[in-house]
Amino acid sequence: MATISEKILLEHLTDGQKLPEAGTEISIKIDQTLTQDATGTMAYLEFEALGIPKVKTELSVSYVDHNMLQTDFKNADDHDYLKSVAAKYGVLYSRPGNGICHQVHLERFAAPGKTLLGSDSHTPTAGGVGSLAIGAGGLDIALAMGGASFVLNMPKIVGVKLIGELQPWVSAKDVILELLRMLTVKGGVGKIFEYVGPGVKSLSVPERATITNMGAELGATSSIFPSDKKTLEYLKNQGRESEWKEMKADSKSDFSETIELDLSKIEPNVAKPHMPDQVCKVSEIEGQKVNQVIVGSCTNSSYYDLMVVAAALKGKKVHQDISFCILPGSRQVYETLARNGALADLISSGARILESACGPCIGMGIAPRSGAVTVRTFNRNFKGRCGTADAGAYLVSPETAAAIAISGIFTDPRKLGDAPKIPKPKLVIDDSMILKPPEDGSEVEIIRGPNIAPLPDLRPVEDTIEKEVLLKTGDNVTTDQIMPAGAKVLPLRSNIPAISEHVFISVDPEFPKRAKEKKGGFIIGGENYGQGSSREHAAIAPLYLGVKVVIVKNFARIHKANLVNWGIVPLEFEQATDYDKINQGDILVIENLRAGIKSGKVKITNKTKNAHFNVLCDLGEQSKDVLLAGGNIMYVKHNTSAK
Ligand code: MIC
Ligand code: SF4
Repeated sequence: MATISEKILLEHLTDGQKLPEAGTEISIKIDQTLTQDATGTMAYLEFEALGIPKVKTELSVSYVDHNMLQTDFKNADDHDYLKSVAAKYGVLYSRPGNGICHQVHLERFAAPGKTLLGSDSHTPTAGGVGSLAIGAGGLDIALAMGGASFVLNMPKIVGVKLIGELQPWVSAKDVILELLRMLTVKGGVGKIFEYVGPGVKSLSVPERATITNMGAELGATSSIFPSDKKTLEYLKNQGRESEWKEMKADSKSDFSETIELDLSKIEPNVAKPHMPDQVCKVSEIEGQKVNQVIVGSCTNSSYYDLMVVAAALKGKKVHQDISFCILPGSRQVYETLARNGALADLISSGARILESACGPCIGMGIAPRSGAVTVRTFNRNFKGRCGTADAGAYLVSPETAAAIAISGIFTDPRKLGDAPKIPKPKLVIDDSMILKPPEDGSEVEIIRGPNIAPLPDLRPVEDTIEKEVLLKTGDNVTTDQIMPAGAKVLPLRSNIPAISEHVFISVDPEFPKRAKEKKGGFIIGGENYGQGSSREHAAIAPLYLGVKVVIVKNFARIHKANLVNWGIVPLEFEQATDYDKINQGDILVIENLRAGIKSGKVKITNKTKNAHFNVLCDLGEQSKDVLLAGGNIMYVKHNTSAK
């Protein structure tokens, strides 16, 4: 008897025959990988460093969707590098304009029962078709492309039992916002959310994918739906029915916990600034003025999402005080809407139509005015992420976004009258923007523009460290705070020395300067440190500035793995109250760090306060070895030369 997640994990296990207790390290085979351009350049530089002639996965796809503003040569340089490196190593290349990685992968490649590892935290979107999809740092993707197993802690499998059906004008976004309200942004750490129950069959695959996509905001390792008739119908529409197989949990499945959600009781929800779990009902803030509304992102930009918006706006005009933008999730969605006339309805309403990309979701343009209320169908509303430091971003469903675009104020979409009937899609299937690599790529020359800088120096973990606390943060620090994105910083993703000048600047503008002056030091943090994105730059850039140890109450999964991958020591307070005994500027001393990492317990002396405390190094054996070697590149090199 097993859950879907257990069945897939078991089938992909590369060491042992049985799944261990939750929390124990496991290694799994990865069938598919995906990268996007903002994390992809590093991932492919790392893959090159491995010296493997061709990827060993069943399928690897390189998407370009984040860095598309092209205000100078940098983004375009990266695109050409990615295109050439994909051709050389046997990777499919989804050209700029073809769409957002998660949306395109769901449409064209994701399949039930497969494992997918992606260098983006929203990779679990593919869980909408019953794929076990996990977000990770670029180096993990590079290693998986090279045929290595992916190491993770065995998650707890939580069953989310859906009963009832959604009311008109209420949609999948409201469901996941409801879960975020209940469980918060740390509620899913160390867990896979598996959806079960009679309510599942009422949700289409794109709706399921909205829910699995935003499982990332719960901090979950992944989220997954069964593969059923709805999945078959979706894959048929994509001309991929041969990839369907049924996947369901056995009837007496043993979930470690079960949450029940009655879909019929869910109302339109909204996440208020500045965290995705600050959720209330739209009706509670009705009437408040809004300045900007955007529909798009990997969460809500499917055919259905945009059709519902087009139907709501048909024959109406966008409110004169609202700047209303739409980003179709993929070229498939874009062209389908263009051909069926819905795009014309949107244009006629006054919507600004942008290309298929992440765009404003990651602050690449369309920043709202100062102090704005910006309403988005996206998944993250961290402070400053939209590009305007003092704006407040709200997350809603496409239905609510449409209602606000018309009225100019927060409006419950149920006031729009009868819900539109969305016709079954006649999708345009055309993969001509996905370039296939040649059979033999060995002659392909890699194009490297000046934006591509080499990786920083890596060293094994030192045994004694005496350094200053460079920064002390609170709880729920996001990787957007550690390593901001946006139009100014994102183009520097291939250049670690340049991007390191931006580490923590929204928290403390002096941080990069101080870190360099002090020749590195410690970072102290609270709970759920490093939540949010998969960007390994949040580890590599601090490493470049000399950060060697991060001590927190607890970490978010992907960031902790990224620290290990780059040889930064992740430590957790044994007693959470010891956090209070450290101030920024204190000098901390660690001796016998290497032995401490191995044993799992490290002693720290706060020289400034003359205090001692213990911290834990909670890692599996393989991760400890990787860390001690100075990260995964050093570990792989060492093991290869030892062989
Ligand atoms: C995000 O939504 O924060 C991103 C940008 O897609 C990141 C990846 C990155 O930082 O490049 C993510 O979610 O992992
Ligand atoms: Fe792109 Fe936004 Fe999705 Fe990240 S969350 S992949 S930036 S659309």
